[in-house]
Amino acid sequence: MWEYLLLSAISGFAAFKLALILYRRRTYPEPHYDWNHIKTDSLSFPDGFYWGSATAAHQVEGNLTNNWTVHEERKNLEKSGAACDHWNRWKDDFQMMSDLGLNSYRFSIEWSRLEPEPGQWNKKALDVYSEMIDDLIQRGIRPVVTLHHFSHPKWWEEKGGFANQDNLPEFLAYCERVFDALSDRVETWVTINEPTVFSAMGYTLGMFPPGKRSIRLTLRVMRNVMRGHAIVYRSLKKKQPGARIGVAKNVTLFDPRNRWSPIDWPLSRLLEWLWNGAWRNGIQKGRMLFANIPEAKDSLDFVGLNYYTHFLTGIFIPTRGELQFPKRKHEVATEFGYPMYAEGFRRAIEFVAPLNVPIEITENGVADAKDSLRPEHLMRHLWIVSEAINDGFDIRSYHHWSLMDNFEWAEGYSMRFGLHHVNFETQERTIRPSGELYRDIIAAN
Ligand code: IFM
Repeated sequence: MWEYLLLSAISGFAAFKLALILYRRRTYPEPHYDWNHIKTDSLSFPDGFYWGSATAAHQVEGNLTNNWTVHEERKNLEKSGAACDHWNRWKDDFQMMSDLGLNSYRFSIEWSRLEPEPGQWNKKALDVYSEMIDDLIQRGIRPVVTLHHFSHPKWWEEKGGFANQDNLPEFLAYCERVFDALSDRVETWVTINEPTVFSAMGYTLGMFPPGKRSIRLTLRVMRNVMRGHAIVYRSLKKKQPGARIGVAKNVTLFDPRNRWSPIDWPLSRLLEWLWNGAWRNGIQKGRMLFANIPEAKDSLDFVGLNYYTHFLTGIFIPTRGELQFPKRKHEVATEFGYPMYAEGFRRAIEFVAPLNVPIEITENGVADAKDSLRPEHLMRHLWIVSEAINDGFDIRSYHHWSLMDNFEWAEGYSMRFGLHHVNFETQERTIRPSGELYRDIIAAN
């Protein structure tokens, strides 16, 4: 009798588990393509598509003093120092973009250059950005300006930065000032780069400034970053209703490391909600992480999508020291450690599509010093974009990260993302084969 009961219990449990797995597979599939049978060079892009590359001020300009340089000192990290000396070499770097045939360039403005002390405004530095914009336009390259890409003045960080809601008016004042000076020529603006990366890396994992580790603080910063974006959006739109203003959202996908595990799956859903879902909710509903932020509702004219990888989630995720990235057996690990998973790019596009605004790919690329993976990485990801456009997604641009090797934050100069190799001793730039490939694709499309 008890054998019969045991058998029924086991088969009941197995049936329940199978049903659960089938349900999850249907609801949250994790597709993997057989890339050997996909012709990734069969691409088609519409007229008017923007081909671009992206950089950020702290990563390329050189010789800055801001929250990041403080963090580099404090944590004894590799120093950003002269970076790519782009502040002095921007004309040559723009020529490299012309040589690639680019018609769009995403870059960021360094607040700490413009306002090194509260209220002290550096007009000369703003003039340099203004000259850059004139030069880009003359070259037929659309400037896409990011107002905050991870770095801000030391004095603002000392006051708590985004951790303190009272600081947001200063952020707004800086953005307005830049907008007033440049919006006669710049149409497309990104308020904040990768809000969740900024919040989680700085306040949960402690790898970005201010190096804190507090979930409570992370949630507060996430909300304030959303508030910051929203007030800037509202104010700039009032000044110029025709401006196109968005956010660059890093959509990392979270998949259960073990799809049979009753723990990995809910954990992956929770992390994906915190990383992506909560943010999208903020924009769609004006409510984020249990707070009402009504001004955030519909505060996008386009959504910037930064896509790199998926993260396989299990209970043993180390949150101290080096981040570790599990991968599926057949996946190739990139130099950063995380897997190349181009299939996820399509999922990321589908994730932002319900926002019902045009999509700009504001970043996509790979760390690969020897350029052995980048050509294939580029082809696969461009194929995904091309397919998505053909399937009706409104994607307007692709910006490769990055134009050239640069300072990769906590990883210093060890991670090379460039279409151009940079010799940091001599500042010599050399195009990589993937750069030539990108140039040829642009020419053909
Ligand atoms: O270098 C970074 C960039 O600043 C933000 N998005 C990801 C890139 C590569 O890690």
